[in-house]
Order: sequence, then C-alpha cells, then structure tokens
Amino acid sequence: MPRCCIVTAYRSSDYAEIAELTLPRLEKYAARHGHDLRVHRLEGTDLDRAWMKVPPILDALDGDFEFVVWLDIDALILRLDRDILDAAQPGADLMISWHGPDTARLDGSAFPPHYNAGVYLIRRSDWSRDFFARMLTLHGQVTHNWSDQAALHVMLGLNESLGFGPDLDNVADRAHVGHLDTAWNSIPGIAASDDPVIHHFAGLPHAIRMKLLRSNVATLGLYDSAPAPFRSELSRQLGLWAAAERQRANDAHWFTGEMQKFMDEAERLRAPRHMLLNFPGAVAKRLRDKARGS
Ligand SMILES: [Mn+2]
Repeated sequence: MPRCCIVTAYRSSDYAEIAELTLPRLEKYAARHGHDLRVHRLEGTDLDRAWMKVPPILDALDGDFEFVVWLDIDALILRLDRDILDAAQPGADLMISWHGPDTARLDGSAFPPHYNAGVYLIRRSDWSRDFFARMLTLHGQVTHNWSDQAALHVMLGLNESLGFGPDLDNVADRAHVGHLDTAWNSIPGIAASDDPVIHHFAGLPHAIRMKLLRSNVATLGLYDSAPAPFRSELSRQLGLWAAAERQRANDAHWFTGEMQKFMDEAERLRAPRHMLLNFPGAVAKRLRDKARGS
C-alpha cells in the first residue's frame, strides 16, 4: 500500500481549463514518488467553492495511507525531484504554509498574515479525521470570504487573520499543526518562496490566472534542468508579473466603481449638462487623490 495519497478536486464546468494545465504535471509527480493520486471531478455538489475539498480529504483519511496531501487544482508542481513527505514534521498532524513577512517574499500589497488552505500535508490520525469532520460542520457557519480557509482559522483560534479580534489562547488543536515551508505553497505575486516546488495561482482573475499558468507550464522543462539560481529567478519574474497584473486588475475594478458612482449621481440629478462636461476632469482629480493615497 502506498504511504501517501494526493487528493485534488474541481468542478469541471469552471475549472476544466485549469485542470488541463496542472494535472499532467501532478500525475507525473505522483508516479515519480509512488504516491496514489485521486482526482475528483465534481458536477453537482452543494458545497460552494473551496469547501468541496473537505469530503474528498475525509474520504482519503478513511483509507490506509500514512499521509494525505490536498492540492488545489490551481496549484502547479514545478519540481518533480522533491518529495513532499520530506516536509513532514514528527509530532505534527497537519502541516500548512503560513504566509506573512517572516515566511514569504511579499511582492504585492500587504495583507494580514495567515495560513493558506491550498496545500495540506496531513498525517492520518484520529485527530486529523476528527479535525476535518468538525471543519465540515462549520460549512455555512462562518461569514467570511475565505470560505473553508476562514473555518480553518476559526478552529485554530486565529481570529486576527480574519479581522475577528484577538487570537485565542489555549486552543488544543493548534498543538497538532506544523509549518509547511512556503516552497510547497508559493503564491506568485502575493506570498512567494525563493525556490518554490509548487506555484499556487490563487487570488487572480481567471483570464490572468490562465495567462500566468500557461506561461509557467511552458517553462516547466527549465525547472527540471536549469541550475537553482535560474529557476529561482524564473519564479521571481513570474511573481513580479503576477503582482503587476493584480495591481492592474485592482485599478480597473476601482475605476469601474468610480464610474458607477458618477453615473448614479448623474442619474439622481437627472444628468445636468455641466456635470457630464466636467466628467473627465472629475475622474482625473480622483485619480490624483488616489495616487496621493487620500
Ligand atoms: Mn487555490
């Protein structure tokens, strides 16, 4: 029996394009290290977004494996030579990457430090089975746009990451958690490792994510053959590109919002002619204010 089962899941309707890019590399990786691989293609599930990962994880934890690895479908394996089991820590049941200034290179704007739920290295134990079963009961109970990742923080008493007040003391579950180096869950443009094994393309609009993923897949051969400084630089450049794309998307989003506000105002005042004539100047002023940070 293999010691480890790698699990991923996705909704074929919206993530098939991404899976097409990430799965071939994942299949190669699993075969290379002799790990089982379970790919769940879900159509009808009442679990929204990332929550759909929890039942497949529980299912694998019921198996005969020593370890279960969860990978988001938007995670691309870069290096085939590193076995994730080497990152397992004695005494820890759940290893997750903490993303903050002490553990990652931050290429984009600041964010509250937190655990990212895109990659889990799980030791099969009574605790881990119970932990994920309890997590599932929180579905729909936590109001936060991090969905299952928010539930993870609630369970660990890490309220600060969520903006829910101070962290709690004496949370027993926390003793079972170990840190997984960011190399295993490196998010280009947000929280990156200097020499990543896995790029997790989180927090990006779909079109941009596809563009970055395609480019990274096209350069995978270099991760197999190029010297370490070269592949490290390659990942760094991709991170800078991702950060710039994200900034551009945020600016476009901001501009659309300003435009909508103006249209609403114009509508409310029945669009006096002078307002429409002043529109370009008004937007330019708002942009200057934004640039000054006011
Ligand atoms: Mn993801």
